Amino acid sequence: VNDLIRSFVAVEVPDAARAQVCELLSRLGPVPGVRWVKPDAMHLTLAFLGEVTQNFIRSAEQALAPVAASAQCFDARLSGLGAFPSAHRARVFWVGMDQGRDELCRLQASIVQALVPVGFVPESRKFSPHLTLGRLKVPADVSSPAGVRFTGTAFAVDRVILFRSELRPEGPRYTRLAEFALAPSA
Ligand code: 2AM
Repeated sequence: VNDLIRSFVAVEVPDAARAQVCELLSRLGPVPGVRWVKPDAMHLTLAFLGEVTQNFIRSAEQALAPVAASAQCFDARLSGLGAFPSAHRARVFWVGMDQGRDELCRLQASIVQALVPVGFVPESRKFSPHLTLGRLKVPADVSSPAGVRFTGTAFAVDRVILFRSELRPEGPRYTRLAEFALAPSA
């Protein structure tokens, strides 16, 4: 009963957009030091809840439902490569967004705002929309691959997902705990 559940809130990227990311990865070829994320595990994280109780999950679900219902669906497009904290000392190598950026930021802010009363402690860093492509244990320079041009095709963001994350030696497994539909756009 007191088991902790590692969880996060994210937006999924449809298969077509993920296929474009796969194509991009094959274009990039191997990048030394980067462990790639499996394409079917790629998503846009909005809030990382960490290890939380089942009770917290239930409260979070109740908090998320009205937020999603009052946000409108929007179109998003993956575009541009980059790295955290910087391309010269990268730890996270990602693809960014152009279309839908402001909408995703607003959605993220309203989700955080709704989760704080439930006990969520927001990150102090500013939210930066990104889809993690790979991670580096040892920071390295990825400015050359990060300079590759990439723009996907637009897709509809019509729901947010509460995921469970199980860390395993083979890599994390993400499973859906709940889905919250956004309001149809006018
Ligand atoms: P990311 O958003 O940069 O990809 C599940 O672990 C997801 O939550 C990942 O996508 C991950 O990073 C994101 N995340 C955010 N903060 C995290 C943290 N402190 N630990 C693990 N994952 C975190």
